[in-house]
Amino acid sequence: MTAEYKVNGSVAVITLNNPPVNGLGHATRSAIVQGIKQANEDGAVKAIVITGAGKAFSGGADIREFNTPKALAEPTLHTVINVVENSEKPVIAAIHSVCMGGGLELALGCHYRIAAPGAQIALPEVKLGILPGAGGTQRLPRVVGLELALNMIVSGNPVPSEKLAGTKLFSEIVKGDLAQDALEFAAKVADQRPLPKVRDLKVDYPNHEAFLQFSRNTVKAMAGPFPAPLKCIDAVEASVTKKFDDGLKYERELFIDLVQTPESKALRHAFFGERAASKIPDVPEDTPAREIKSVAVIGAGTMGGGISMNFLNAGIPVTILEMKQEALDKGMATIRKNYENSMKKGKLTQEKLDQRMGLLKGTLSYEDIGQADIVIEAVFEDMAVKEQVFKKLDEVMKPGAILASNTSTLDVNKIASFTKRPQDVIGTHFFSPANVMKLLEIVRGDKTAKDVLATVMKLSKKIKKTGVVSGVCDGFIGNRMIEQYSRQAGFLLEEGCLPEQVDKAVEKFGFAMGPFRMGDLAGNDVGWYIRKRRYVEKPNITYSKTADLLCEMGRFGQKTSAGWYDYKPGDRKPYPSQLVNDMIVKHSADLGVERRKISDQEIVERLVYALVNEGAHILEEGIAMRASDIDMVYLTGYGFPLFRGGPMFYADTVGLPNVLMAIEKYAKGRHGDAWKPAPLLAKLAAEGKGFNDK
Ligand code: 3H9
Repeated sequence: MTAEYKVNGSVAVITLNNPPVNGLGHATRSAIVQGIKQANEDGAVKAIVITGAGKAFSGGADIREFNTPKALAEPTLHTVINVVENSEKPVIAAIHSVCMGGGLELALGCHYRIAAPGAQIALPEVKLGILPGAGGTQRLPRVVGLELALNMIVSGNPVPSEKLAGTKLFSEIVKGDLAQDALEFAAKVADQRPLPKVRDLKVDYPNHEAFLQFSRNTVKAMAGPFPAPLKCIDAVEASVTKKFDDGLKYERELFIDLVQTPESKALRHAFFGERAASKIPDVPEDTPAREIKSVAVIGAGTMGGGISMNFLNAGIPVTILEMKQEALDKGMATIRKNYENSMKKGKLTQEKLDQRMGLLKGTLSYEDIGQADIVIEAVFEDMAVKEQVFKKLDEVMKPGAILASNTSTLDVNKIASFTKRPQDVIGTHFFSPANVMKLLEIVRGDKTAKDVLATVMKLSKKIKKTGVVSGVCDGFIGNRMIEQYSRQAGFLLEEGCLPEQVDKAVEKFGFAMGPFRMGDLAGNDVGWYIRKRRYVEKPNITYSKTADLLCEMGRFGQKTSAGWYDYKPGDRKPYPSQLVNDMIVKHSADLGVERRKISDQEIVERLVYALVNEGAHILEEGIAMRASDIDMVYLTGYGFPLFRGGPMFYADTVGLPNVLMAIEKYAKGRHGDAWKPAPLLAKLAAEGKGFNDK
């Protein structure tokens, strides 16, 4: 049952009941139309209430139906809203909790709306790369005014119902029980005629042209490659300049265009990908979690400090452990400074700053952290150091405490084996800056207990991270893939590119930062250290030596004001370095490689397909549970362009046979050994499938 119909005295109540959020899928739409019809035919009914069961009035159109025949099947949302608006008996929307997208459009088609306080009111379609397509852009400006409506539609952000109390959107913000108040309100308006319709209102805004032009200029600068925000303005403009029905038609045309765009498909993929990532098939959502009331962090360096801030921000007390007072003082001072900077930017109040710093303690003694519910180790990336730390943690931590490692590449199973409680050990790989980046790679060891995994998944939500589970392998999902990308970046230098050309090509593709600017930001010594380990562990793997030569020159990146680029002290702007470029050209000569002109297309293909091919291995080996998990890692942790949906989704859009063909071509070139096509890629390409096909 997707909507229930009940008559209560003289009021018919249609309760949307399509969990989880009462999405307006085909069955629900049909049930609404049926309910309105039934109520109009029932002589005893004088008014109709539409309300939602569970945790929402409605979250809007059912996004899962997009691009399926059901989306266009009658009754469409347009038809539903027409039926509601043309009902001979008054229809009242009784709104609580979530009223978004098509849900709000449905409410706007009702004759009256009443809401509980705290209901989240939004037209968030722009976040999915579309615009409200069932009258939202025409009706909302008519009830809340042009400026507020434009703001809501272009940002997609929710506004609490009580903040809209003074507008024509709501007749009432109820104080008591919504269901009871709705019945009373319905009885009050049952006989009032004519029935008020939002479509009959006018949008009055003197000099709307200037306002809309100003909005376009502002939005253009922020929208990047996404077409939807500007189209939202076009549609809202029609609410002022066109007759209602013409505006509606125009909105519909824009909506249909946008639904088909690759940008919207990518955003919808990311929406579902984020939610899918939180699901672990053998760890159901109701798995009891351990209680986390306090956190300990080992190491007050950049990572340890950033990690701590996440918990402080969420109101969870943190104790940071360091070996030396000086390092501890420095780490604590950095956290305070970060908060002070946020305060200067107006993002934090003094009160909040004091609150957060009040939750932070520092210590030099392991004894002080023994009672923490979870301890996260963020020490040097070296197995011998991890061994020391985990042996000590095993001694001091209370039974049941979760022992987490922030390792970015090391074997979590081995780390767990240093303790007598491997079931309590897990990897929590944060990304720098750890207080900012959304990604948290959660590394599940062979023996990690299910409740430990469930707890850390829950905790990742609490600290507002996108938690993605990875199995154990060198580098997990993200760094294992980025290694192949970095290898190609190095080979490109040997073959004819300079850092600037590679970075520019990749940034034009949409990456936030190219590989060399990224290396300079993260510190080139980090990769150098890992490569030195690999030269021993995997002697057959080939890397370009350019990155090693760079580090031998002491050019570690921004922190030394010299990396692939030159930097002026205190300034992050990169300047091409003659010294580095000469080193690169000389290295090619030393190798006997004749440098050639390399196209941007080749640069992008080699870097992105290197990610895709390794991603396919990772998927096949079960290190990632699903292709969309890999995409989420790259979208939230590595600056992969959101409008391309992540490497695996992007490969699907290019077509796996095309990706495979390019990989086979590169396999015949220099360092062809890096290009063995992953069997899964070859298989799916042959079957005409994509990574994300179910
Ligand atoms: C639209 O309305 C177009 C119209 O203008 C025109 C049409 C012609 N459809 O986020 P959560 C699922 S476009 C289908 O974890 P929360 C979600 O996938 C739509 N499913 O919960 C998840 O499923 P699962 C405009 C949906 O409490 C479950 O609900 N509306 C939809 O943190 C829980 O989601 C939007 O863009 C949907 N519309 O937040 C609203 N919405 O458990 C998008 C959610 O299987 N939704 N699901 O993984 C949201 O912003 C949040 O989900 C919401 C709840 C605030 C509603």
